[in-house]
Amino acid sequence: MLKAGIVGLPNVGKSTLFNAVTRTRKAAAENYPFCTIDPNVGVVEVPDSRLAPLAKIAKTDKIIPAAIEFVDIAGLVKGASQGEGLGNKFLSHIREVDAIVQVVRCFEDPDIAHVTGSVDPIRDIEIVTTELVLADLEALRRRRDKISKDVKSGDKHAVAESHVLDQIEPHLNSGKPAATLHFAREEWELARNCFLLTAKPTIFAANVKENELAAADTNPHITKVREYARSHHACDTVVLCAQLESDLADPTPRPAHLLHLQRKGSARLDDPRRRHGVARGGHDSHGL
Ligand SMILES: Nc1nc2c(ncn2[C@@H]2O[C@H](COP(=O)(O)OP(=O)(O)OP(=O)(O)O)[C@@H](O)[C@H]2O)c(=O)[nH]1
Ligand SMILES: [Mg+2]
Repeated sequence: MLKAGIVGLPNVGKSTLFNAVTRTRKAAAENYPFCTIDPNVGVVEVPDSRLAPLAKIAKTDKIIPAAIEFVDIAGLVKGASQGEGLGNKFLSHIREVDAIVQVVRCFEDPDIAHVTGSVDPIRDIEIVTTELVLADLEALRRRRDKISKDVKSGDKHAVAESHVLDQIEPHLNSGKPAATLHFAREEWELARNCFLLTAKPTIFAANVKENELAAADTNPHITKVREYARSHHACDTVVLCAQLESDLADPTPRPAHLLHLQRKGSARLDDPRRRHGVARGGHDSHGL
């Protein structure tokens, strides 16, 4: 099963999003950094409109949609690759996933603490990317150490791998994620043993205020995130309000809570497309 990791700075709404996509209250989502320490795990079915017509053709009632396992990972801070915050622990959890959903705070809210003091999504993406790139450089160094003997002895595979590492290193050193390298399939295969974090397919989740959802295309933060994601990471951005999605997906709504949602005009409560947006995005980011 495809495994997607939800990453980002502390307190940006990762656990809130996790609760929304998994329709649970499994993850504690509180207003303080490093609320999440151990990862939360949940499985979500991926909606696919192709399945029903296919089932008809195949004359079967049994439809088993693809599923994604979401992992809500601890927040990362500057210096994580050197062990700051939850540092290496956090990075090892990312290493295990196949795809990354990077949550970027785009909402202003004086009541919700921001670890870097202000809403600046591009700076935040760069902090996260820098840590992942630094961790990858370290992984590269370790891999080089491991294969150095074989390279010296002229082992064909090790020499080819070393040549690929030679191309990855300057790319990472210039701050770029490995995913933007134009490698052939065989080159990626040779890079596999480095388990590069920045080579994983990624989508950005721009977390906005609910009243900004409708005007998302004119929100300067979002425009910037979209452009940056495309130009620097070659990947897509989904716009959402994690808090609203989580409220709508609450499996045990309280009466007062329901009233609140009604006031928000939550006709969308039953609309599975909302909840599945990220699942679909995570799946698509993997080219499925
Ligand atoms: N206004 C607003 N608040 C939000 C939104 N998403 C999350 N929050 C609030 O932000 C706080 C942090 O949310 P979490 O989901 O715990 O954040 P996190 O990224 O998992 O944080 P760590 O686990 O500490 O890294 C909580 O108080 C949430 O209610 C949002 O879309 N809008
Ligand atoms: Mg959390």
